[in-house]
Amino acid sequence: MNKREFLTAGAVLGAASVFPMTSLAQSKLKINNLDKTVDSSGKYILPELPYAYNALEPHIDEQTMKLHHDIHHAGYVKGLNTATDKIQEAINNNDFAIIKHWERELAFHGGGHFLHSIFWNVMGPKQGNRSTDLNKYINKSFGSFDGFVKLFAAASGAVEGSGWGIMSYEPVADKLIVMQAERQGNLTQWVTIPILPVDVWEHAYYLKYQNKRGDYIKAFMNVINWEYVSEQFDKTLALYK
Ligand code: MN3
Repeated sequence: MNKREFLTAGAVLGAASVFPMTSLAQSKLKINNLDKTVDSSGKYILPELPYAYNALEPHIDEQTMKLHHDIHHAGYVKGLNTATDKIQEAINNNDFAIIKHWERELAFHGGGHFLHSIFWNVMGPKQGNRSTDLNKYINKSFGSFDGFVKLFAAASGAVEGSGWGIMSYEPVADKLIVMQAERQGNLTQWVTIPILPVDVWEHAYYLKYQNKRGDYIKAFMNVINWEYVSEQFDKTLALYK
């Protein structure tokens, strides 16, 4: 570890010990009330519905809301906490034999927990008006509100099997997009922000490493620019300030 790496690691560890990540994140995740989805110890919790079970009648019935929130969503919270514990156990025991299973569980239940938490909030007994900015972005991204409605309905209706239709902000082209998420998001949790991706498609390593993906991942770990990653991480944290 060189001096820069030491300082970076120290800064991260120092910050973590003074402000545990969970409470740091919790204080900032006000968007969609996501601060209500985790407690101060970092354990995920079921947020209360922001209205009564029957508040969306007759469009969405009381019985469906009860089952959906109290049984299905609660199940994702439980599954996410279990996956989180099991992954910690794997680290503690240095035993990653079934890590694929727990990573799938982490994504499936995490996707379920976060998407449902957002889903409850985007519905309500009152509809209100769209803001000037939202209208502007809908027009810029989909041509018109009607264009958005048609795309959103078509894409959501065409999800293969179980899943979601999601309108998201895409910050690179600064626009809104609609995407499908099969199941709860196919191995992602949707609220996460990429910090350190590694491409494990064969085209990324096959010429040099052939079928030895593990060797390529070890090599990748040697070329990470931690200074850059740290800067991007700091910027990401600042998004929630
Ligand atoms: Mn559901």
